Amino acid sequence: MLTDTAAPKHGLAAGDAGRPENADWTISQGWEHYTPADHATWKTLYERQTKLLPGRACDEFVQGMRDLPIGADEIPDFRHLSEVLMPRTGWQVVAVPGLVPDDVFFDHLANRRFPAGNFIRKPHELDYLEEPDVFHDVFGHVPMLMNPAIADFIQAYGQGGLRAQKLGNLSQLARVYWYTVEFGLLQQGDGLRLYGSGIASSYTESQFCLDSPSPNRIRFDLERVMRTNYRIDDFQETYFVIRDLDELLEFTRIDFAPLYESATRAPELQPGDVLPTDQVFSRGDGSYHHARKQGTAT
Ligand code: HBI
Ligand code: FE
Repeated sequence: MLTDTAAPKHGLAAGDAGRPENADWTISQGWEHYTPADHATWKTLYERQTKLLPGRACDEFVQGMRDLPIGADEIPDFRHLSEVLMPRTGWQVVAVPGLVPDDVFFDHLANRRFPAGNFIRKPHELDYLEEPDVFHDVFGHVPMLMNPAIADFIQAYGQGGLRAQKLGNLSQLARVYWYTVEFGLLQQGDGLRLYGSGIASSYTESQFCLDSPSPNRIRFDLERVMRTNYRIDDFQETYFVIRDLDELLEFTRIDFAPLYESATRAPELQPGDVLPTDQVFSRGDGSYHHARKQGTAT
């Protein structure tokens, strides 16, 4: 194969080889099997990210991190995380080999089990990840699960995901998850902070999303977000801003069905689109993605 130098595949991406025996795709974390090099990779990621997050991550993220047994020296043991998380918000962390099928993912979330990849990225791919690994899942997601509003929202996403699959509206619901749980910003103090796990765990994007003149930062609107495509292969062109985490709780109480209907009737939006009806915090100049298209970005 020509792709031998590429990163090894895990979970769903590995085909039949990645499918574990358990129907729910859970495996043992195998904590004892991490090598000193694995723990060293964790430490590198942890230390550079921890320096970046003060003033960028929201207070709830910082507090969650402080209260959890997550430190620089070793990859956390999921059992120890669950011991702290469970009495707080009723969540636990379970190990999976990587991406799992949508219905399996939703079923875990609906039952307050967060499926975390047990593998860690290799040193030559610190900044680019095709699949969620233990650093993304634990450093990025678990601190936010200490917050009751996010805890309820992600469970509701699991329940809604199972329904949306039957209704055929999964792509619209997945956009809501993407632009909140993974790449969301919120208002805090006199500025914007990040709470999305995809940006909280990314060295480059945690800076880009707040500091760069390139992306748009637009007030979150549920139906608008349901219509908006996203990029999985690069920084986002637009970030959506919620008022505070409790705003997410409001979304657990409303019926999405009518929104799916109007979002389906309205035209689909591209990631960089800005509408006259948008409440814009900052209008991006698009310089980053423009340069990428010209092939001049570094
Ligand atoms: N599996 N382990 C894992 N992590 C995810 O974030 C994930 C997944 N499977 C499906 C999935 N996400 C998304 O495609 C759904 O949110 C739609
Ligand atoms: Fe994630």
